[in-house]
Amino acid sequence: MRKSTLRRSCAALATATSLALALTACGGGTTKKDVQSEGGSAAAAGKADPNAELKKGLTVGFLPKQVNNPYFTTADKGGEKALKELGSSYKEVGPSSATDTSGQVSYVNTLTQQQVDAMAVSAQDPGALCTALKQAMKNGIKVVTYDSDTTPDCRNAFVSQASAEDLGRTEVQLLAKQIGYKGEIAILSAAQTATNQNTWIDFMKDELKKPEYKNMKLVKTAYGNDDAQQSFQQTQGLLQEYPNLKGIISPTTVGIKAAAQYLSGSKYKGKVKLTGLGTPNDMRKYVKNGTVEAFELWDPAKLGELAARTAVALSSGQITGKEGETFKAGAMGEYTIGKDGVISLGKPTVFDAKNIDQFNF
Ligand code: RAM
Repeated sequence: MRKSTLRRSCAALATATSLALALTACGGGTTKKDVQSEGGSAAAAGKADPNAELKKGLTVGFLPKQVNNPYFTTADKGGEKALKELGSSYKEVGPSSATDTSGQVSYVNTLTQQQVDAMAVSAQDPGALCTALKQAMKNGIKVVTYDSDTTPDCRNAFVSQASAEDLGRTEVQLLAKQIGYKGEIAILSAAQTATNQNTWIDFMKDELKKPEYKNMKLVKTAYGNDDAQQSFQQTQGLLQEYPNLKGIISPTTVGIKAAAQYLSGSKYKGKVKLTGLGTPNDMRKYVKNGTVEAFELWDPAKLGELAARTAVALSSGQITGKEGETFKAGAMGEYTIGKDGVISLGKPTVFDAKNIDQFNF
């Protein structure tokens, strides 16, 4: 059965029976060729044709961790813009909470049922999503993770914001400078299951093992679940529990903003240092009022754009997700797929009082 015919009959089946059953049935009937695992990632067995024409009229579904998060709004708009330019369609679905894991799984199943050509997913919890993503790939859908990855066998490629190692280490370096390499520090993270934050935190811990940080001590990692109120309360809790705290690293745009808000209205303003990953528009006020010295981020719109362009290149057969393949991402230039199907956007930017007004996102 040709893939298009198969997908049409799968949709009919999905409306006639329960979605889970339909997806299982459809998955079983598809050729395994599309999803054979090679070199760790779910790269297709077929050969990439770098000269293949980019297909038009595709539909790419974006599924962020959380839809009402300004970071994802900017990222997904970047994806939408690129798809429009490429003559394809964009749609966005997703939960409103960054801990609604089962909600994210349902959205993957919905996109599969709707027969999108590709989906770009930021994983809340890689373990929970894997089965649904594999099912999508079995149905011929290309799966790109962006921002937060799954394991390589559950997607065709991962569009990474920057090297995870660079991000983890530089956040420790930024904070160390601000506190004079001395004192207790804490981390305020997003959800406990988030792959991106957890990878960065592992590199932070590794960086802290170096001799120059011997007088710094990580006392706690708290989780604000990318919820403004919970992140605010967790910051308050950290300072109650550790009154000698000298600094906080928050590797989440929601967390760093809430922590800055708490510190800026407290006696700790300017005394307890705060750094991490934030957007210039969220953080401008706190840099200008002396709560925050410096923090970093990549351009989320470019991340979304690269995810969209990767999805279209996969759907067009220009790439399969294998290490060493290259493709042109429009005005963003040429990208090469790295180990385990990872495509890295580039280096993050550090923002401080001197440069923050040059950025608007
Ligand atoms: C939040 C999310 C996202 C992360 C950024 C830095 O918006 O947790 O996954 O990449 O922060």
